[in-house]
Amino acid sequence: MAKPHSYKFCFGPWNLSEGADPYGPPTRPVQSFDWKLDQLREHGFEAMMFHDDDAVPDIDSKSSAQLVKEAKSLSKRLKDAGVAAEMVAPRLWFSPHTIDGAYTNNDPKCRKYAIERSLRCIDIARAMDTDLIVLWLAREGTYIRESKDARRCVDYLVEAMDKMLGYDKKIRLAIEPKPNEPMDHAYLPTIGHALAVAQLTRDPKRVGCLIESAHALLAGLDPADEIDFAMAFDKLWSLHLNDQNGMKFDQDKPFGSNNLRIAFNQVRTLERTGYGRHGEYVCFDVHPFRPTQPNHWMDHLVNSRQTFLRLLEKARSFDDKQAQALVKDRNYQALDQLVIEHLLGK
Ligand code: GLO
Ligand code: MG
Repeated sequence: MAKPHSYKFCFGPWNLSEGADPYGPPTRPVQSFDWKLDQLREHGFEAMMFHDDDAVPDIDSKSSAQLVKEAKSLSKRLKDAGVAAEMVAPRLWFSPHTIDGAYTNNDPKCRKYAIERSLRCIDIARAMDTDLIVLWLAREGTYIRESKDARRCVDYLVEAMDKMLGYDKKIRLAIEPKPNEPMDHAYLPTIGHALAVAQLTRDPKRVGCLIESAHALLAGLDPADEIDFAMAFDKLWSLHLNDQNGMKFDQDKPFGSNNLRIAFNQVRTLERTGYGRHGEYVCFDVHPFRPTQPNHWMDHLVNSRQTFLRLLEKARSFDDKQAQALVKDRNYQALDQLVIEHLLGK
């Protein structure tokens, strides 16, 4: 059996959010990026994930040369702090040009903006020494079915990805599927959709995926099965662990907060399939509960990592031999209880 390896952990500046939601203002004071980086480092996380404008604010008003200069200076600060940049993601859902979608907007000028912005994101990623571009396709979908041509939108998505792959021969694209929110229906709702579209691009080997636990749950799927599916293609290049209480709004709860068994099965499958052995990070896309006070600002991240590590012990100490014997005997009742007793600490 391969030697157990240690995992590397990561989060993004947006995961230290201030508590605003559609129904109310922030509940914690705004903090600077430097403060967030210090928190990440002090709490022993190894890397940070970035939106392009987390790395370089006001992208659309700056020249390419300026973007690269600022990204390089950030990269130096990260290196001095001993923190890696895990990925950069184009934030394609804030601009007036992306009100009705980015790559799949009905207006060619808006689609052009989205592609241009993605190429700038690649410039930033390059300057920050990461080859990973994450595509969370926030507004690629519809509010009402008749507003877009879904068949044509597949071509638009492929066209945009092809432009990115052609622009830089080294970058890899990781699609982060989510079935809904902010849209009613998104065009790439699951890992199956993401990996199928990857096959249509000019370089399928460089198009993979990122699984977020909550997004899989919102699609009515088990995140562990999504992980196994992606690993069967060697295409799981990043991971947003969190939790979700049913099919509601995207809750981004701490990992394991809602369902420990679902969390256990994710850790178990990551262990079994060797996730992280090529340098992939375990990222937590979690938010503090809105009532959280500023002195507990990091707790949801530290707790998520703690839960992950506790579940890792559980995955490693699970009696696989006994489980296999029960499977052979088709005694799933006993297998069910074996898991429950193990999680309860017996
Ligand atoms: C929202 C997504 C979002 C992305 C992030 C990186 O539901 O999970 O947080 O992960 O923008 O692309
Ligand atoms: Mg996410």
